Amino acid sequence: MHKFADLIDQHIEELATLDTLNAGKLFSWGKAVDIPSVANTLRYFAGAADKIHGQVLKMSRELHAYTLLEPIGVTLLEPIGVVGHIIPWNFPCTLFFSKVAPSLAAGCTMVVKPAEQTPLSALFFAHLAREAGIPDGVMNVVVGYGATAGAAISAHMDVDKVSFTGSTEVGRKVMQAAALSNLKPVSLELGGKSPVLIFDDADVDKAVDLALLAIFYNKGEVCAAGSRVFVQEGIYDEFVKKLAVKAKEWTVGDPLDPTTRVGPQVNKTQFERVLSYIEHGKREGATLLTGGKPAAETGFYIQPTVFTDVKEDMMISRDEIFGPVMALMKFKTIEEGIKYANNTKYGLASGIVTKSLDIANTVSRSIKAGVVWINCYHGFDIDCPFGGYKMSGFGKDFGMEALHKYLQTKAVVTPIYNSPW
Ligand code: TXE
Repeated sequence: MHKFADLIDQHIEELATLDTLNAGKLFSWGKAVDIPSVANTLRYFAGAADKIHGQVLKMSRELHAYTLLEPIGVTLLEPIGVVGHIIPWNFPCTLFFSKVAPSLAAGCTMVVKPAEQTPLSALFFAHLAREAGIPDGVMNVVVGYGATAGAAISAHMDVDKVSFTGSTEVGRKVMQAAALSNLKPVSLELGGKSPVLIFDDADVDKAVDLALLAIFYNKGEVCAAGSRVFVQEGIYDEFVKKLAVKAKEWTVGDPLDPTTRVGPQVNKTQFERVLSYIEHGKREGATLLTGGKPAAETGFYIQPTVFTDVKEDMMISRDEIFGPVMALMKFKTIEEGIKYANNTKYGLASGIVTKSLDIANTVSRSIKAGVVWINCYHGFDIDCPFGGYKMSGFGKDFGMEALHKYLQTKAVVTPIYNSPW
């Protein structure tokens, strides 16, 4: 795994270029962030591989018992088995290794299916895995469409677990196929409609920058995107004024150009889908503050878009748009802010901007989401478990929790004395 990570480090530019060509992701961010971080994900889980162990249990009777989790060694091998990983197109490298690295460390073999839109970096990883000495048959990359290759993985009787990241709709299908085949355990990392709550005591300039990053990072194609922004009434007008100016700093263009901050949507389907949500927003009576149109005559470029006067029941405030579209709303009290934030079927991520420890503590305990970022956004780290509540799915990627998805827990029990049981 360390050798695999070193090989990735030696090919950062090629890998970042493949994702730019396939997905329209910014080359500069791929080179600086995405690709170096996947090498570190491999190193993190490589380091964890020989530190996994079970526990000695405190039994209520005269029994000695312990759990076995160890993935290494012939007699103690307890990986979950063959894992199917189904990957989406928005972070082809990061999400590949958020699944592959912990399952390799757990001693599993695996079939990885990248999204049909973005197979190139995954194929390159298969090539590097062989060069790193990962034995043939351990990490298998199979390209194909969801309805065929993806569905075959989730329904297969010899696949022992599926780890899926993608839409809530397909997550439901994966779970259904697992239930109807061999009842394999499933973990799902699905969509989101994450709230950002900005309180009256916030530094308005910093809050504006944070809110823009929350939604426009990776052209809004982020499951954790902060797509619903709630601003407390005391700073609302100033916030909106500054946001309108600063949104223009998010320049749209060629993702290979280092000055570009927003690249094109991944494909025509997503481009049209995002534009149709923008049309819905206009029809439903929200006010277009900035953007709202394609940003170029050709290509799938969309202007960074902000709607104000959004109501909770509007489609742009309920559905995951998965594009650079912010829905901005106003709130009065802390309680009202919490109520708005939780008024969604999703629960993946959230953000709070405040200088008050009281507010930060109260709100972070009240929001139903897998992560609460306080005075920051997209604060991802290898060590930090990531995964949702509610219809954003279940099971964590990253952190030590991710490893446990790929291990069996076996209890071993023996009498302490030569007792009759
Ligand atoms: O995702 P799909 P799509 C959301 C986002 C986006 C929407 C549609 O809102 O606009 O989903 O994107 C595989 N059995 N997210 O249609 O279809 C597919 O081949 C098994 C959020 O591209 O869910 C791909 O590998 N697998 C998300 C993967 O599922 C199937 C990231 C994801 O594709 C399958 C992507 C099936 N029947 C989209 N059908 C996030 N959580 O980050 C498809 N697949």
